[in-house]
Amino acid sequence: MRSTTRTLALLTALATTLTLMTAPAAAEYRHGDHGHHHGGHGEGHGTGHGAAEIRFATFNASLNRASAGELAADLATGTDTQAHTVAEIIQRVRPDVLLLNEFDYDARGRAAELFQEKYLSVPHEGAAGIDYRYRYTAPSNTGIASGFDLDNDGVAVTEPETAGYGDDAFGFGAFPGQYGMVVYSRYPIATDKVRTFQKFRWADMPDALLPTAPDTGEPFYSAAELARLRLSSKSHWDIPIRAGRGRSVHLLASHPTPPSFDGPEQRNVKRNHDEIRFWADYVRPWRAGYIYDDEGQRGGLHPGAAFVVAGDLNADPNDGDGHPDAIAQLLDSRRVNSAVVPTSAGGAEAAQAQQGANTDHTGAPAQDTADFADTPGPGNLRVDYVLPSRGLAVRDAGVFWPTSDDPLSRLTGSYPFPSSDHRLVWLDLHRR
Ligand SMILES: [Ca+2]
Ligand SMILES: [Ca+2]
Ligand SMILES: [Ca+2]
Ligand SMILES: [Ca+2]
Repeated sequence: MRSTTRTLALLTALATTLTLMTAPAAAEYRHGDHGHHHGGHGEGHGTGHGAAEIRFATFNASLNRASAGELAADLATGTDTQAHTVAEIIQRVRPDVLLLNEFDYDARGRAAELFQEKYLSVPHEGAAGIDYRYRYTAPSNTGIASGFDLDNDGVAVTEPETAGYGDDAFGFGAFPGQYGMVVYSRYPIATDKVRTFQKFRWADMPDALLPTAPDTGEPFYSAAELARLRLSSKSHWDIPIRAGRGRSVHLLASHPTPPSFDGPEQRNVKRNHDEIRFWADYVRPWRAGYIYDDEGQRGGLHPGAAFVVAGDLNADPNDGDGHPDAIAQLLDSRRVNSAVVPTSAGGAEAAQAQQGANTDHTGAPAQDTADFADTPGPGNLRVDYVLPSRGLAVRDAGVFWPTSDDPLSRLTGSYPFPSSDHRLVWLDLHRR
């Protein structure tokens, strides 16, 4: 009897401790939860989720501008129409953790701060403001001069915002930080444990698909270029989010180069493949030994760690111009749970209405995440992903692409787009 009592007391104490441990995250979740359950808007809209779920999203928001400082200046006005439209999409879906691609980076994080203050926090048309307490951004390889003639057009351009500069930069961009990335989160970010791979050299990946000239077989890049050339066209980030009950989920963020704008050597097709391969290797410890981060720490993700690969990966599993195996490296990985594919009715409708290259696609149009040119192609593609690790249970998923009879289709629209040529993709995971 006495023993049973003691056991019960211990269990009660343990339960209390566990409750206390989870309480701050739960309270914080509810704190940011107002406006969550605003009713259904149809398939793929993100119609709110409970406290047992965490919503991850990726959105290529096309918040890039032609010159350095321009995005921050636009956002500072508080009246940038595109930014308001992007913000309303985010408010409709209400992700807990959100990666934005194509968001110009500035060293002070001014644009990211202004987007929160003057757009995300402001209600739109009945959509409540959304306040992310945590934010992460870091430098991007886009628009950083390499000093080399990387596109082999005969000139090494080093003056930002001049013709040919972007093609000779470490990643395509007219100025440092153009097309950068930013993460917004309602859950704490373990900033001191973030790993970045901005400077990892492409040639340091074993069996990298380094391009060669098809006619001569000569390497496209010189030895001197390969010694400096970075793999990541923007950056690759491993961001631990304290989202679970005591355990982190690692957001693996990137934006691989489009597999286009290159020549017969297919340098961008191959780079896109290897930028995606980086994550496929990173989540398999026995294949990640070659990886080093910007602090010089070697190796991949800790075995068994939960992760979510997110971003515009510029690779469709069936269609488009990319390497046929590029996205399969993740979709077919034993470490990745790719069973639930986000869809929208708007994507299916758009492919039917727009025809052109879409009629030749073998991928399901409801899975498309970007509305690209159709005649000539590539047509609408599935290029934006939220891919959880195996073992994370998916509760719901969608692509924010309303059909034309939905009032919210004003947010996505048709070319020229009021927000972006990409659509927000979201996934609800069971909180562990
Ligand atoms: Ca050049
Ligand atoms: Ca060269
Ligand atoms: Ca299209
Ligand atoms: Ca398609």
